[in-house]
Amino acid sequence: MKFYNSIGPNPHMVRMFMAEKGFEVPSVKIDLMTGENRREDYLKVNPSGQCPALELDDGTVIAEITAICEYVDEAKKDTPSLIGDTAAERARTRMWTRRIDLNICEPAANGFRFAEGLKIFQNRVRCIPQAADDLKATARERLAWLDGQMGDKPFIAGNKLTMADILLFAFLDFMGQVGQPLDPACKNLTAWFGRMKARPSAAA
Ligand SMILES: N[C@@H](CCC(=O)N[C@@H](CS)C(=O)NCC(=O)O)C(=O)O
Repeated sequence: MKFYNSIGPNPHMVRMFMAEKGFEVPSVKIDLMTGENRREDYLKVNPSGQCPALELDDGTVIAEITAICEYVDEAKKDTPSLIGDTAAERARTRMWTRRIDLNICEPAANGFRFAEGLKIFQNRVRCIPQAADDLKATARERLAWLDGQMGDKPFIAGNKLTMADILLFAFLDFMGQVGQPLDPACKNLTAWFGRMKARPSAAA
């Protein structure tokens, strides 16, 4: 098995998930800054040209971070599931994960790609610089909504740590370093972020 790793919030999310599960795998570092991920050798591994990817022993490659985490969760059953133990728990985790992915991570990441990251991304993907501010504002609005939904729950989906927490944490951690800090007015999420940051897996 081999983990194709790199800088950035997507690989960080999977590394943190793996650390929580105690899932160990050899990794190889792909250099995103020089565009190694967009060249032929890596495209043979993951035709979408992005990191991370997990290559299984039989040669199957799994890309897309939530799909990799679902695989890891099922492959390592001797530690608590981070997806859920019942159909309803799994559905709740996937519901929150999808809300966070589509409404927060994707607009925030594109806001970054189309502004601070423009020099890196302009020759790789279609960039819409004039959309950057609105995309960032969309992510902020959805975070304010999520803060209200969070209330005093310990975790996004309720009482247990799930994939939804790890996804949001990895992205907020990155966005805080590239000009999209979490608004301190989001008091519930700010407290939750502090608790997540203190977990040893956050440094994975
Ligand atoms: N939808 C993908 C997103 C992966 C992604 O955007 N990865 C970033 C690193 S955080 C990347 O490879 N960026 C370099 C590029 O797109 O050229 C997933 O879920 O894995």
